[in-house]
Order: sequence, then structure tokens, then C-alpha cells
Amino acid sequence: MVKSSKQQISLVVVVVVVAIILMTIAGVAMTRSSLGDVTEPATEQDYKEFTIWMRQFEFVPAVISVEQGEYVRINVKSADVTHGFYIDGYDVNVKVNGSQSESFEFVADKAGTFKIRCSAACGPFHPFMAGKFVVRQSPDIMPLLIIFGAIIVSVLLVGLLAFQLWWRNRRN
Ligand SMILES: [Cu+2]
Repeated sequence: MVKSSKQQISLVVVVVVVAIILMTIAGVAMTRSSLGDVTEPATEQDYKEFTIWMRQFEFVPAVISVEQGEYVRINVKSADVTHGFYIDGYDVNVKVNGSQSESFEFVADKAGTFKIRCSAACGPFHPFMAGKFVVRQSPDIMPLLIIFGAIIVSVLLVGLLAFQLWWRNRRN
């Protein structure tokens, strides 16, 4: 009898400890995701850097992929004539004179796939000079953590109740 109540108390303690751990994890995740919204000054190593060659009539490489919120630095170089590096949907339009290079930075704050186009008439196939700027949406793990935590706590509570019922029936 003394042993059974001790076991029940230790089970309650385990459930409470697990709940506290899960709430702490959720709290840390919530703080992190809210910190992510703040635009902090970028340091050198924060930049995701790309070098893109522009030539008649293509971008090399033609696809740039980043995560949403990343600081992006693009070095654009022209291999022949004057080209323009334009990203549809982003405020990016950089003209590069023949055989020159330009460098610029911005924050990839919008998720989606954006068309890269040449914004300087560079020859007969100029309209076909295109690429893609892909910004993957940063996964929001907070709701998943809360749901996962709630499921674990519920399972433990149901288990505890089942155990109590089983224990009472056993004694009768
Ligand atoms: Cu061009």
C-alpha cells in the first residue's frame, strides 16, 4: 500500500518533469523564432555568396537557391557585352558593363521562385536570357513542437490514469 502510493507519486513527478522540459523547449523555440524576425546587422560570414556570369544569352549558373531570411551577396560578371541583372519581385536591377563586374547585397525576405532576367538589350536572343531565384520558406517548427509536446503529455497522463485504475483493480 505504501509502495503503490509511492509509485503513483513518482509517476506524477515524471509527468510533471517531462511537461516542464517540453514547455522549456517550446519557450526556447518561440524565443528563437521571434529573434529571427529582427533584422540584425549581418557579419561577413552571414552572407551567402554567389558569382554569376552573364553572357549572350544566359546566366551561369542559371539558378540561385537560398533560405528565406538569408543575407545574399551576388557578384555579377559580364563575359561579353553590357547586361542587366534583374530579379522580378525583388528590388534588384544591376547593370554590368561589358567585361566588368558588380557586387551587391540584399536580404531574401520573400519566399518563392522569382524570375531572373537580363534588363539590358544585349542582342537578338536577349528576351530568352533568364534564370531563377529560389527562396525556400524557412520551416516554422514551433507549432510542430507544441503539438508533439501536447501529444506526449496526453499519452503520459492517459497512461498514468490507466495505471491507477489497473492498480486499484489489482488490489480489490
Ligand atoms: Cu543580356
